Amino acid sequence: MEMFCFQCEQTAHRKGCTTTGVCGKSADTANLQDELTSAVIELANCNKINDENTNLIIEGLFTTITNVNFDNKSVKELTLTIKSKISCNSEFDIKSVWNCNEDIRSLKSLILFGLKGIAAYAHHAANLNYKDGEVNNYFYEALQGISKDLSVDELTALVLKTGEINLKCMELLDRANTETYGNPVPTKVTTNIEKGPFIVVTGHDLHDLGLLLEQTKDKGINIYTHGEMLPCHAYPELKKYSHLKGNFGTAWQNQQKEFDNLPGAILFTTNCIMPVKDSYKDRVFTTSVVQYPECTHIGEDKDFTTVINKALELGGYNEDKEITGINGGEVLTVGFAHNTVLSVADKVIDAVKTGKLKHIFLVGGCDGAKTGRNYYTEFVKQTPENTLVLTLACGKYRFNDLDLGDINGIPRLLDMGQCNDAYSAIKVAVELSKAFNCSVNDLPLSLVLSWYEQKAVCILLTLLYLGIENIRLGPTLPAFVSPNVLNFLVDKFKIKPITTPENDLKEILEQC
Ligand code: SF4
Ligand code: SF3
Repeated sequence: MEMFCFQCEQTAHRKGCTTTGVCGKSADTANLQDELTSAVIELANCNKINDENTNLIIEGLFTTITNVNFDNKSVKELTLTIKSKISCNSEFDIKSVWNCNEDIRSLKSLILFGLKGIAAYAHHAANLNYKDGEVNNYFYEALQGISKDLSVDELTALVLKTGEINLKCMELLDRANTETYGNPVPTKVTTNIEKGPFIVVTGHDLHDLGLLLEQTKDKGINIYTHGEMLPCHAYPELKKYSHLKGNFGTAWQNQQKEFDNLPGAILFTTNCIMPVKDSYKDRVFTTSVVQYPECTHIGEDKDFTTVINKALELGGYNEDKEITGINGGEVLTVGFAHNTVLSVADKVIDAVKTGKLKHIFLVGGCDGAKTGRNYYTEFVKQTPENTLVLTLACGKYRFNDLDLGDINGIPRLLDMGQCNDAYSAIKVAVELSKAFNCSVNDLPLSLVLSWYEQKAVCILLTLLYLGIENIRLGPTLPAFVSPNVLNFLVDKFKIKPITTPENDLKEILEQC
């Protein structure tokens, strides 16, 4: 069976997966996801804007993000539900986009993949009862745009509007998270595991973690975060649970090794789930949009009893277990979102003015399996002592156990949170630019980003919408960016691929 998918960084031959997905997605799942995407576009074309339709659009788009749903049955069911609601005759097949002229295909892909990322963030915010009319309305406008015969200029405007709307959506999610769980505070997190039953929670959904913590209270079970859940230790209303003990493992691409025969239960709340090996299939649970064949799915009632029982049955380790991060460190410090960083803005400004702080790097984004991603570890290790490194998303596991020391009492490595907390980085950059009375592009700040899936696409579009220049992107450029679209991005935004840590650092610091 044939398929076509080129939405993520690990796509085959940097062109597209055509027989099976490098991510493990089979051709039939890929084709079912195309049908789901087509149905979502038909719904947006036909139906009026209301909560029911918007929820279906958001769920449909989120379901097709890389490493979210490998379960044909649930993808089919969602497609059928959406099709049953479509109120006019509007046949659309997303495959027609894959067959377009390469520039149109490229621009429509940027819109669609960016929209998937926005859908994920809107989904998390909605779980905490935060919604935004402008964000919701844009799903319809952008999906209609994808099905229309628009010009390159019209599509380019939509690409940048996707970035603008994602900024609003990340702001919404930031508000949802901080108003519900408090502003993150600096917190040290251990990488070690205590003996006894435990549950590992991974993904991005704070609401699911909050519910699990409440249901496991006083049950003799410890909870460990994994992947993008790590920043949750910094939220006062989550860190108050004494059985939220630490963080297990590193980024998503190491899960098959790290979960092998793990004596604990594992709950996936969002991406990234990889093909589940038999050695731990019986202890993997999914919820929300994540589904994997043969793994127990926790439905909308969010009753985690089966997860709790599995953790008790497995019993955990007999003795406390020492586990380190990639570089041998045992402590990860989190909690440097905008509120904390801006509370020491005076110190940062003073350090810049007195020359103690020469440059700020934002080294953030997705992790992945490619060996070239070691660039990010080396880059951070080589940053001079008079520089700060801001980080976010799961790519940070390559260096977040390093102790880089501090400048004026400010740690040199500042973990701002999950990928959506790019909002924090933007907020800090904007405030610094006001303090220095210059544009963000004139700040001593450089962005060195890594991407893998579609949330990274919407974040990149936000940075472009804001006019941020000289972004370094790796480990490779997206396959769906055509040569002409790339030329446009290079001309207008001076976007560039990463080279070597030595070269890039030299080039950045020479420009200061
Ligand atoms: Fe290939 Fe990535 Fe699509 Fe998976 S999500 S099929 S790896 S392009
Ligand atoms: Fe990572 Fe999957 Fe993108 Fe939220 S967990 S950043 S890759």
